[in-house]
Amino acid sequence: MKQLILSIFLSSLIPLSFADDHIMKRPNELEWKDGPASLPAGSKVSLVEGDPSKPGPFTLRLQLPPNYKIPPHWHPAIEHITVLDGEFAMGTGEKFDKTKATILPRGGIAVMPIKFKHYAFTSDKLTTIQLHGIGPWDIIYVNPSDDPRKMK
Ligand SMILES: [Cu+2]
Repeated sequence: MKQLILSIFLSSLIPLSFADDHIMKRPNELEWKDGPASLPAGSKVSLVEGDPSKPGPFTLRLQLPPNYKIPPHWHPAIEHITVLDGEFAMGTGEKFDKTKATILPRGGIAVMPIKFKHYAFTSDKLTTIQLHGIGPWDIIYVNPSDDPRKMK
């Protein structure tokens, strides 16, 4: 009985977003839609795994147009970026400065700690990145007026 109660308790702790089945997809099987309202207009998103708004692991892909800019911001969870295509540039700190960024080509990676301030932009290439982490996920802009959610 004790065992049963414990296992019921533990199963209630497993987030709903936790994958209970395997995922295998070819690139052309990914579903793309308009990117989240928290990002500047023009992005596309494909959710691979989980739900970033809930506790638990998530993986998503973002397709970003050329010359796209994400102003300085931070996240409440560790950000893991893998560049799949194009060029994604990232800089650290709370001031957007193209000259101080690192250009990450295809295969480049970045890991940003919790609350670590950074910014990003694409070059003149259409760029695809993969973002994974442990939710709940959010993006908090250093300058609140940069938040597209607050511009509506
Ligand atoms: Cu970020």
